[in-house]
Amino acid sequence: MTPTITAFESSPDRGKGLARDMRVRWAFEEVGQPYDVRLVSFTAMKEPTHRALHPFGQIPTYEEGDLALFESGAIVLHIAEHHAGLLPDDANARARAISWMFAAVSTVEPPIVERSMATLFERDKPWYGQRLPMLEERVRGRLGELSDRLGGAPWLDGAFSAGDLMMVHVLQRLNGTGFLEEYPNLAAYVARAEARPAFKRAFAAQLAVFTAG
Ligand SMILES: N[C@@H](CCC(=O)N[C@@H](CS)C(=O)NCC(=O)O)C(=O)O
Repeated sequence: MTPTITAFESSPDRGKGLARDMRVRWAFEEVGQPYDVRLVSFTAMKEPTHRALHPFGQIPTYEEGDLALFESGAIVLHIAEHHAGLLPDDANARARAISWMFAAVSTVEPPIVERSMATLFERDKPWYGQRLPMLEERVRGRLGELSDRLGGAPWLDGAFSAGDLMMVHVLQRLNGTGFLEEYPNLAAYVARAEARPAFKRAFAAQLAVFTAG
């Protein structure tokens, strides 16, 4: 059965690949699993039908037969566990790759999202000028630690894995901000991932939603 995921009918980023369905599309492309996409509007996302799939009224979701999932990390993990190509066979290496998936969403993503939300929604607030440098330092703190761990390696732990996929998608939110360029090995890491054919196919598919018609 072909799984169906949900994505924005109209994404605020206009197809720059920042919406979290991109992670799921990329995972499908890496493992060679075809998928269907159902586009949802902001209104529909908050209605009971969609909330039955996603309690927080967000995208992406995943449906396959009796199974409905939400949370991009859980969906990517599900895909990686059911198809070869995104998790190592060795049990310990597999567990480490999953650690990187969690690190991406629970340790690296929060400060990046917090800063980006502040730049979008708090510019006119009296605290913005004081708060922004603090948020930027938090981002730099995490990037510095990640950069130190990555060193000169191509990927975080051996071969490319779901951990790299999640981490790169989190880091892409910094594209265009100049932060990644402060850490040349992280900029090269993101560029290396973006050169993967599976990434390019997924990016083109999500972009097509905004360029079609
Ligand atoms: N932790 C969730 C976050 C999901 C999320 O923030 N989705 C965004 C799109 S990338 C969304 O639906 N935003 C609309 C809203 O929250 O109303 C995940 O990784 O799936």
